[in-house]
Order: sequence, then structure tokens, then C-alpha cells
Amino acid sequence: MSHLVLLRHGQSVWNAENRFTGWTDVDLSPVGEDEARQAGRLLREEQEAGQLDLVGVHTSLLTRAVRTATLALETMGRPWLPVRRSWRLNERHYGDLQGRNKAETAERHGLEQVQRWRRSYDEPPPPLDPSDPRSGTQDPRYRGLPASALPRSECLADVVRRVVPWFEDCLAADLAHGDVLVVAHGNSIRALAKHLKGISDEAIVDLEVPTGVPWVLRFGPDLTLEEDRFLGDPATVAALQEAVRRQAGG
Ligand code: DG2
Repeated sequence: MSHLVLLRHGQSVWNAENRFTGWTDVDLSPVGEDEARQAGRLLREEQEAGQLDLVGVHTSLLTRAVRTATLALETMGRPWLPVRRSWRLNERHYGDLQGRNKAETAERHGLEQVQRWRRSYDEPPPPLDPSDPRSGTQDPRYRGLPASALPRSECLADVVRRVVPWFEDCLAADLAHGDVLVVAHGNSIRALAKHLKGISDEAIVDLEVPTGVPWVLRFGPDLTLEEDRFLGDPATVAALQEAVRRQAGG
């Protein structure tokens, strides 16, 4: 038996400003730092109750996930756990929407269109122009990737295509040795959960992942998913999920 803990980073400064973020590298807000520590406290309680014994950690290459992992591990008393990072866990690339306010974008394009860009499985947002300074081609963290592999916009199906090989090549082997924490993003976690829980293309539109709330998945032999639960008060978690759903309005 092993556990996978999926943790969306704490609130970022652009989450606080209700702006589409994607691959933009923004830091945690003070609220996000508190959420990361609170996630660490919840994980420590699981650990002390004998329900969890982390052997390793994975994060994206984005600062908000890196710092969330650091703060949570310090709080749970395991700052020494080995950590690996991959661009494959990055947030879905939000294309030309990156930097734009979600509610203002809904006023301009209509709420229905914005919700399709946010949640439909296969409709990517408008792409970034390759010459756009937001395209990140000079960013040293992606120097191992050919410029042609850097996304200019992604739908959730694109994220599934980059996350599933990472799960099979990297995470599945780790889970054979014990419990693992993955600190990532709303949509890279939705993509992973879609694969692990077998959620259909239609039903995935309803899955919302709040910031800073650990989501524990328990696996049996042969990586069969046996149970999954968010840590913390269920009513509070449901209210946080609803707040994410309504970020563009409605
Ligand atoms: C958010 C997700 O990603 O936004 O890119 O704006 O998890 O890195 O804060 P994160 C973004 P929504 O898809 O929920 O609008």
C-alpha cells in the first residue's frame, strides 16, 4: 500500500489578483505562505497518526510550487526529504490569457467562452505569439527543452499528454517504494487525477482543486486506486472548490 499526496501550491500573488497565470513565474502571496504551512501541519498530523510516511517529493519548475513544498516540508519536520522537479508538472500554459484578469476576460469574451477555456478538455486558449516577451524562450529553467517544445497555449488534453509519461516513467516507480508528495498546479493536478481516477473527458470539467489543500490518494497492489480524500473539513474544502469554479464570475 502507498499514498500519493497531490498538493496545489498555496495562493500566488496572481491568484490573489484573479489573473490567469499558467507558465508565468509568480511567487506565493502571504496568504499562500500560510496555506503552505497549514498543508504541512495537516501532513504532519497524518504522519503522526501513522497514516503517511513520505519518502520523496516532486514539484514543477515554478516558484510557487517550489516554495510551497519547502514551507510544507519544514512545517512537517521533514525538510530533508529528496525533491525532484519537472517542467511536466508545470501549470497548463494559458497562452494569450496569461496576465489577464479572469472576471475582466469574461466581461470581454463572455463567461461561457472563458469557462470553456478554463475547463473544457480540448479547447486551448488563444496562443501566445512566438515573438511575445511572455513566451519564455530565454528562461534558463527550460534550457533542456528545444524551443519548439515550449507550449504557446495548452488545453487539458495537452497537459494529460505531458503528465502521463512522467507518471509512468518517474512517479509510479517511486510509489513502489513508499508515499510521495507532488506539489503542482490546479490543472496539472486535474490532468493527473483524470488519469489516475479514470475521469471521463466530460466529467473532468467539474473537478476543481483548491490551493493548499492536500489530496491523499491511497493505492493497493499494482497501483490500484483504493480511496481518495482531501484533508481538512469537507464543508470548507467544498466551499474553496466552489470559489475556484466562480473565479471568472457566475
Ligand atoms: C491557475 C489556474 O493555475 O487557473 O494558471 O491561473 O494552479 O498555477 O494557480 P495555478 C492559473 P484556473 O484554471 O483555475 O482558472
